[in-house]
Amino acid sequence: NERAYLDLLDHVMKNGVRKEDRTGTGTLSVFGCQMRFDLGEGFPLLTTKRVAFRLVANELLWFIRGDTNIRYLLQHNNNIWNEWAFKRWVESPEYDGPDMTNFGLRAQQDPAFAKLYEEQEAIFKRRILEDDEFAAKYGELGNVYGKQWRRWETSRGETIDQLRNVIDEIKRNPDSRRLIVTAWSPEDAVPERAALPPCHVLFQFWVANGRLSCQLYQRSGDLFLGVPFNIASYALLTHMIARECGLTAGEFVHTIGDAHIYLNHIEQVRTQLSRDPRPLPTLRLNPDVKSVFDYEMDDIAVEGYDPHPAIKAPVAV
Ligand code: THF
Repeated sequence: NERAYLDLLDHVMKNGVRKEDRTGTGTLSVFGCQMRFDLGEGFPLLTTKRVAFRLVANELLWFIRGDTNIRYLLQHNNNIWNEWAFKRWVESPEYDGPDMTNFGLRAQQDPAFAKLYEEQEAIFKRRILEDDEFAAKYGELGNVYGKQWRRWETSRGETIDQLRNVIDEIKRNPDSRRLIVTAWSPEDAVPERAALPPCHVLFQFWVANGRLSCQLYQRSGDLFLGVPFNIASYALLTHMIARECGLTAGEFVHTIGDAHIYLNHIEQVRTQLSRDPRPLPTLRLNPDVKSVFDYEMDDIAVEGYDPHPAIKAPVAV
C-alpha cells in the first residue's frame, strides 16, 4: 500500500545525496530501490495528497492509442506534457517570440519572465489546438511511449506492436518469462529523435495463480511529482490487461534507478510525510469493455477516493 511510497520518500530525505541534474534544479538522490503494491488491497492512488487520476487515465489512453502528439492531451485539458513540446517549439528556427531559453528554471526565479512564459505557452497551446499543420510539427514529441509501445520501428523498416503482442502472449503462454515491453532504444535515446528519452525503460508481466503482476524498471524517478502518476498509471494498465486476459490484478513492482527528490520539492515532501494515509480507493472499469484498446475516459473511474488536499510543486524541465 501507500506506506511503500512514503517510506521511500522518507529514505531519500534522510539518505539522499546532493546531486546536480540536467534541469539545473538539484536533487537528493539514491540509486536502486523497489516498491511493491498488492493491487488486491486497493488501487494505489495516493491519499496523502490528491493525485489527479483523470490526468493519469487520460495519459495512459494516449499511450495506448499509440499517440505521441500533445494535441490529444490538450483536447482533454491535460497539460502534463506541454513543457517538452514547447521546448522544441521555442528552440526551432520558426519561433520569433521573446527568448525562452531555460524557461522552466527562469519562470520560477523571475516573476516578470514567468508572465511572459505564460503568455507564450497560452499562444502555443491555442495554435496546437487550432492549426493542424502547426500541431503536426510542434505538438509531436517523437519516439515517446505511444510510438515505442505500438509502432516500434525496426532497422528493416517493419513496425512492431509490442503492447498487442504482449497481451496475446499473456493469453497464449502465461508462463512465459519474456512478457516484456521495452520503450528504450539506444538509437532513439538522442535529443533529435525524442523530446525526452523514456524514463520507463521496460516493463514485464508475470502470471501466477490467476493473477497478473507487472514490474516496471524506471531509470529516473521524480519522486514527488511524477512517481505518484506512474504508480497509478501502471496499476491501471495492469488492471486493464488482466481484465482482457481473464485474470485478476496481482502486484505492481516498481523498480527505480535514480530515485530523486528535487530540491524545490523538499517543503512539499515534508508536508506530505506529516500526513496519515487513508484507505485506498477502488478502481471501476466498465465491464462491457473487453479490450485494452477500446477504453474511453468514461469507462474508467475510482470509487471511495478521499485524499488529503493536493500539494502544488513546480515541474523541472
Ligand atoms: N519530467 C519531470 N521532471 N518530472 C516528471 O514527473 C516527468 N514525467 C513525465 C515526463 N517528464 C517528467 C510527465 N509527467 C506532472 C505530472 C506528471 C508529469 C508531468 C507533470 C504534474 O505537474 N503534476 C501536478 C498536477 C498537474 C495538473 O494538475 O495539471 C501534480 O501536482 O501532481 C514523469 O512521468
